[in-house]
Amino acid sequence: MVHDMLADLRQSDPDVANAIHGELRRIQSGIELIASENFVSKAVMQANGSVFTNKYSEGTPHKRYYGGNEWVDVVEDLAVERAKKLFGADHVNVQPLSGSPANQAAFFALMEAGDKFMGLSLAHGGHLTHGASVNFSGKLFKAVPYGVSKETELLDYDEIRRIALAEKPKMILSGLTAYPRKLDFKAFKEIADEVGARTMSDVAHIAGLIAAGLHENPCPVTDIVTTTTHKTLRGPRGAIIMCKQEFAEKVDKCVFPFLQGGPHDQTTAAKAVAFGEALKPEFKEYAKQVMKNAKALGDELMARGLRLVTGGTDNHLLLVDLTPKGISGKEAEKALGDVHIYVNKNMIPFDPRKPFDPSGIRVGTPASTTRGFGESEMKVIGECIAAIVEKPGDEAVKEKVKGDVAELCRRFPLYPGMELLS
Ligand code: DSN
Repeated sequence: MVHDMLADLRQSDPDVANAIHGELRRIQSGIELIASENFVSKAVMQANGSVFTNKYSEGTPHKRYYGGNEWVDVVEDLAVERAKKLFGADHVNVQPLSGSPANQAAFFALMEAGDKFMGLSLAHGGHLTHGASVNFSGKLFKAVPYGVSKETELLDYDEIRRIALAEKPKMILSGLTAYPRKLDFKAFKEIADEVGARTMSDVAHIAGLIAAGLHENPCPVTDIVTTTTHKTLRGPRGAIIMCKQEFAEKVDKCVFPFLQGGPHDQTTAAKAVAFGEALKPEFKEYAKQVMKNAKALGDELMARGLRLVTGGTDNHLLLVDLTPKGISGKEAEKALGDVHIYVNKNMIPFDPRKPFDPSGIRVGTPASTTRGFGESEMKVIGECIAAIVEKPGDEAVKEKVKGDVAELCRRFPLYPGMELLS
C-alpha cells in the first residue's frame, strides 16, 4: 500500500513538503556512509511525530511540574527500563536533548567549573565536547588533551597514565568520534583510580555495538556514561545519561533544572521504541553486520591502495588518509557526494592540514547496513570510492560509479512503501 505521509503538509506548506520529499529521494538514491548517521524504523518516526510533541512535562516520571502527564510517564518509564536492560545501568536519564547537552550535564555532575579533566583531542578522534577550546568543555573547564601514538595511531594507555599522574585531573573522559579501534574502559578506570579521578565515557558512536554485546560496556566500571541515541543505536536524535546510583540525583538535577526545561516527550517515546527494537535478537545481527561491513569495506579500500589510519578497524568506522592520493578530504567529500556517496571530511592524527580542508575522510557502515547491504555490496562501494578518489574529475568514472550506486540502491530499497505522492 502506498501511504502519502505528507498529505496534510503538502496542502498547508508545499515548500517544506517539497524539501522533505527531496531528502527522502536523496537518501533513497544515495549511499549513506557518514559514520554517525543511521536510518530509524518507521515505528520510531511515528513515535517521534506523535502528539507528545505538544506536552510539557518538566520533572521526572510521576513527579512533574505540570498536570496531564500520565501517558508521558508511561513512555518515559518504558524508555528508562529498556535502556537499563540494554546497558545494565543502575540509573538512566532519558531527557537530554542531544549529545552535547548530555555531556554538559555529565560534566557538571562530576566537576565544578574550572576543574581539570582529560579527554581525547578532537584532532585525534575525540569530540568537540571532550575539551576543544571553542566548546563549553574547553572554555568552562581546564582541558588536558591526550592523543594517539604517532607510530601506531592507537591510544597509548601508558602515555595517558603518565599525563594523568602529572596533571592529577578531577575526571578522565573516554570516548570517540573518529577512532576506528576499541576502547579499554577498564584501563581508563585503573588510571583514574590511581590519581583519584572520576570517570566518564561518551559512547555515542559505539552504543549500538555495546548494546549488542560486541564492545566492552563501560557501565560497570565508569561513573557516568553518555550516549546519543541516533548513531549505531538507531534511535531518534537525542541522548541519554547512565550512571551509578550514587550520581543519580546529581545527574537528574544537572539535566533539569540546571540545563534544560521541558523534555521532548515525542523523542522520549521514540527512544522507548528504538530501545525496544535494540533488545530484539535482530538488532544483534545488524550490529554484527555493521562491524563485518566496516572490515570488508576497509579491506577493499586497502586492496585498492588507500591508507587507513591504524591499518584497519574494529568498530563501525574507517578513517582514510588521502595524503598519498594527492586529494584533500574536502575535495573527496565533494567528489563522492557528486556520485551520491556520502562521507565526511575528517582530520587524521597529526594532520598538517586544517579542519575545514583536512587530509582524511571518515567512512562508517551503520546506515548502509540498516539498508541491507552486506560484505559483497561493501566490495562494490569500496571499488567506487577508490575509483573516484583516484580520478575525481574523470567524467567516465563518475558515470560508471553513478550507475553502480543506482543499481545498489534499486536492489536495496530504503523505506519501501514510503512514497511521497506528488
Ligand atoms: N557530530 C557527531 C559525529 O559526526 O561524530 C558527533 O556528535
